[in-house]
Amino acid sequence: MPIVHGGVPSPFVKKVCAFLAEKGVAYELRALAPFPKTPELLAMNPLGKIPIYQDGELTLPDSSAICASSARTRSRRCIRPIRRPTGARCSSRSSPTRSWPRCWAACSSSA
Ligand SMILES: N[C@@H](CCC(=O)N[C@@H](CS)C(=O)NCC(=O)O)C(=O)O
Repeated sequence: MPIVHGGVPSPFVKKVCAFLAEKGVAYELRALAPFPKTPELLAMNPLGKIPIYQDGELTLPDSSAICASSARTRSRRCIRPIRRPTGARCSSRSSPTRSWPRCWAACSSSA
């Protein structure tokens, strides 16, 4: 099961937790504060920021990268509208996770 290191007061941690919940991805949240910059924190992210995501041998220290990666590898659930016109408008905008084309491919057959 993936691990999210961080604390929910952080908006970036909240973003990842909300995204994973919407995608139906089970994860463990492990409390980790960005201050002080402990050796444990800096070993996972030299920038000393949270959230940090661990999935097997993969360690990702950025919320957008976490969402993009987990969307590709951990879930096929589409959380964006796929029917016209909302889906078309949605696809014309840039995706914060860059998972949209894959998401579209996974879901368009049921649209
Ligand atoms: N670009 C990062 C930003 C993460 C970030 O700035 N997190 C804050 C907590 S809300 C942090 O760790 N700050 C500690 C610091 O800047 O040293 C992301 O999207 O994950």
